[in-house]
Amino acid sequence: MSNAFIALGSNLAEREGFLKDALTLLDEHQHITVRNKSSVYETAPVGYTEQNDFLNMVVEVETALPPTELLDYCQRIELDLGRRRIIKWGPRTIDLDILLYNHENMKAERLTIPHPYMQDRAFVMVPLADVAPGIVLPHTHLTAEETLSKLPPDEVDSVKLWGKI
Ligand code: A4P
Ligand code: MG
Repeated sequence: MSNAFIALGSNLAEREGFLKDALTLLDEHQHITVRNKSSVYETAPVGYTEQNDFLNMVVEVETALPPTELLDYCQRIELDLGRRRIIKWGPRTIDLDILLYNHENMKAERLTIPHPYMQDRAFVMVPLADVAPGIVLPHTHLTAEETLSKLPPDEVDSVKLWGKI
């Protein structure tokens, strides 16, 4: 069994519903079990900023799937939930990014783990530090909590606790 962390984000229409549906679909897979869920945070858009605020969260899963098959399934969930990618970094119904897979570093055409920008993004690091403060990022050798403490305070403050699902 492998251990992975997946970041979820949604900023269109029924954001809460898309997060819930994605969690249900993840857990429905025979070889994926959702073990832990962070709180949900409301976050200002990063990158392309002319869009709605996101709801973001991170989940810890146990899985028998190898990384590329986990990615395939995450992408199937994105398609199932009707994501239309029109603008890079733009609005989406639901986005699932694999942050960490065991303690592995890998770089393939379709998949880079750890997710290359995770340590720079408060909307990822706040929920990750919520669900697993002591987890070590295998590319920086810092824990989630240490990584978060290095981010600009105004960016961290823009990640607002929204609730639980
Ligand atoms: N890919 C490579 N590595 C991974 C990985 N570890 N996990 C490839 C998932 N996918 C990975 O991703 C493009 C390709 O990345 C995939 O086909 C996969 O083979 P995508 O999700 O289809 O495209 P994208 O999301 O539009 O681009 P990208 O670069 O992944 O953007 P991000 O990093 O997902 O950022 N602001 C806030 N507040 N909250 C957000 O959630 N999200 C984004 C999107 C921008 N701003 C945001 C948020
Ligand atoms: Mg993505």
